Amino acid sequence: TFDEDDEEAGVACMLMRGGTSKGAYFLAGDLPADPARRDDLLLRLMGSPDTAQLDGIGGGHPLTSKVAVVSRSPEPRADVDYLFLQVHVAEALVSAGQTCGNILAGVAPFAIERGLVPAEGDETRVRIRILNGDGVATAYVDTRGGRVRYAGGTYISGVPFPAAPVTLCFEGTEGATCGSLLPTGSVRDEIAGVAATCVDNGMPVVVVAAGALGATGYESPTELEADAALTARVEEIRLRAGALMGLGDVRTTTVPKVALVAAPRDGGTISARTFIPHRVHTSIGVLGAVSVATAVLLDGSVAAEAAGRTAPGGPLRIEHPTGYFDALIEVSGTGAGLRVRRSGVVRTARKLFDGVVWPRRP
Ligand code: NQM
Repeated sequence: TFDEDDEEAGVACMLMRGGTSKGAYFLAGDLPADPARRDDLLLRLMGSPDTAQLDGIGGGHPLTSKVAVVSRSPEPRADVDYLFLQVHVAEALVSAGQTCGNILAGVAPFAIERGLVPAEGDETRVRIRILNGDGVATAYVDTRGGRVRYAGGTYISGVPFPAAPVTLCFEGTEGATCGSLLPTGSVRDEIAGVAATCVDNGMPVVVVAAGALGATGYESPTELEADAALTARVEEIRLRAGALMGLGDVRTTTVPKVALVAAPRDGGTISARTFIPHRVHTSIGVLGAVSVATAVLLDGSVAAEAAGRTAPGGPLRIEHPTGYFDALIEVSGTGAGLRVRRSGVVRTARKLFDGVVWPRRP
């Protein structure tokens, strides 16, 4: 059991950038097994509740207040298990209600670094079971010379520097949280007076046309967050959609996200601004993007309407506040009968710091 002496000795932790997020990575065995005690410890390590997270290692924004808990998987279909925890910044709350595909990009490198998975050849495959829902992600990591290589030439929008690519392939993410790809049973619903498409291909997302809320869909996150009338409308839609999607009362949960979509402006498939759910994403979440891209493929959806014509087979490019995100979605069927075979994205990750972190005393 994890006691006061363990807290005094500190907790082994690796800080990593995963995609466009930053988080603290732990081996499950280095944290208390009891979820309530674990979450209490994580709040004190990250510096929550405090908007600045000054007394901890959190970065004061949902995208930099994240935790990955990793262990060997007991299941033959996976090498490791990954539990994502969102440590709320200003509230004493830790949520396991969603996963994070950006932090996921650091899981395979972390698992290799910690010896859970051996580096094999130039590229190591790590199969990761996502404990926050269903689904397994397969990550491919550069391991030339027998160790994780972080340096490389791949740029992803939202990260100013290039790094080695981490390719992520998802299977079984359809309905990962809500139980089905179309959690309300339809491709299109009317929610709080606007047309919405509710979809879950790894992340529950409510897709609404920005224009239906008086926005253009090309605003910056700061502009959207400053619009009190708009953010209140988005939250009203989100709360009603959450209930319709079978998620119950979503006032304190981080899902569903709300994506305001508009026609693409830079040759992409669609433009999106995502409420995650109260701050606006500076780019877009990985599975959030995969879900929006999947919505584009649903005939009659709000996303399909905003996107216009899409070339079949190729990657779907989502334009976001700091660039674009490409998602490859393999499907069969159409409309409400659409089935997802698998999805693929490219991310990068980087080890920033490895050491011991001390929690604030309770
Ligand atoms: O959708 C932010 C992020 C995410 C989640 C959020 C994510 C995903 O960009 O898979 O990565 O939507 O809360 O890190």
